[in-house]
Amino acid sequence: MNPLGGNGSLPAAPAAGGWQPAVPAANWPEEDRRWMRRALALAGRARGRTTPNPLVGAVLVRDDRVVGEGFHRRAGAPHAEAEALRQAGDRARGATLYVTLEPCCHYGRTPPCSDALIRAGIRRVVAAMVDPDPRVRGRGLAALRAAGVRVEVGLLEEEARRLNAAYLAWNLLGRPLITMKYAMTLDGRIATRRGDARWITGDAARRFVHRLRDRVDLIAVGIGTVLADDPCLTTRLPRGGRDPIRLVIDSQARTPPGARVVRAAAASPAPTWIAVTERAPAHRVRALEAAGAQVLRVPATAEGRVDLAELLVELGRRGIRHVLVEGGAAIHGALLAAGLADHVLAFIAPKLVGGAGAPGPVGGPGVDRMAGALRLHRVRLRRLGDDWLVEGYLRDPATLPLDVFSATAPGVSRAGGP
Ligand code: AOF
Ligand code: ZN
Repeated sequence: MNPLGGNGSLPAAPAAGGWQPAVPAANWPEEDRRWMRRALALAGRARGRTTPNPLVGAVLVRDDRVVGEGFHRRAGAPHAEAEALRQAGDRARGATLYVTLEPCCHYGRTPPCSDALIRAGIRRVVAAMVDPDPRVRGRGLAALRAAGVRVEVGLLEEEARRLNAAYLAWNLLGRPLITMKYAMTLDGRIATRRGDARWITGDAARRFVHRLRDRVDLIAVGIGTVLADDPCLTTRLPRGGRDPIRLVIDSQARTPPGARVVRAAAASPAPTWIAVTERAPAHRVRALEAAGAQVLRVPATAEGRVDLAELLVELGRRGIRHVLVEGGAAIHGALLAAGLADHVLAFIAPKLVGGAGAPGPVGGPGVDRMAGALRLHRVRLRRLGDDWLVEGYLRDPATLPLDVFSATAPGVSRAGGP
């Protein structure tokens, strides 16, 4: 029995088990940790800019001095290792590379980093994690090892995995990472009984959401939210920011062509997509396309709704790695019922609005018994102005198992710590 959807069984979220650090960070020398922290900080500078590629930082160290460093700035740009090698020039010979992701060994948009590192005479490579990309998965490390480079992996792996949780989700789950976000009053309402929702939270919480939008690839909402609130779904930060793609999940193409989310496409560098089923009336689809939206036709469920699992796979094919779902209650209920929500951000304002008919953040039939409630893991609480943010995971893609050492990388051991 699916506790929220009423049929099927809820895919279990692996709470315990899954990936665990093999080498505790404390077992590595402080110098190694310091350089890897620097590589992680470099990688993080391109947050939200590298999709569909990972965030990667690299630091080349010789005689306790940085001789080159770099990070991957955007898809198609040089890899982090290539940037660091370019900066180091001849000083790379004999150096140690600290890199947040296993160096690649394949020809993609750029040539293999493993070859470039071997040619440059790098003596030791310390990687935070194996690359889950099926073209790599331990082969980059194996190539280095075969060429006589000393290879270690697993330093600050947890931090590296967290940084690339969306990239892990795509490579290991075959769909983007899903963050479900909502704002509610202390009595669990996302609007008053008359539908008024502006604003529930204060400035600090709303700014947080805009910083989040700046980093995700796509914001999705249901058609109910478009009809009720007419949101823009753009990123509005004091110093600009990047708009993610806007997506309306709208089986019957009921989005008004004049809706703000459609009109936003004229001014925003990011497009507006409308996901409809084959049964959406053709004239409404044409009107939306004429207004500048791109319509995605997605298979329908038995009830005639957009099949969310199919939609997410299609989004992944289009290069989307992190999706922020900003409501409404129906979409949240459907995602939970399908076991598709990974990460929850719940903003709580210390306000009471009451009203038996005022809506809550998660729709659908819900569970019958408290024992069937979905439980969040890794829960964190933070204060944003007068509001609170509760964050947690239903499934944490950063802990998905990825054990490649026996199969693909003979000679490279996970326990690299000296
Ligand atoms: C990056 N940046 O710094 C590293 C990556 O599209 P391409 O040809 O750039 O290849 C992307 C793949 O390269 C990616 O999936 C990952 O396996 C590998 N490493 N990618 O974008 C980097 N080191
Ligand atoms: Zn590479």
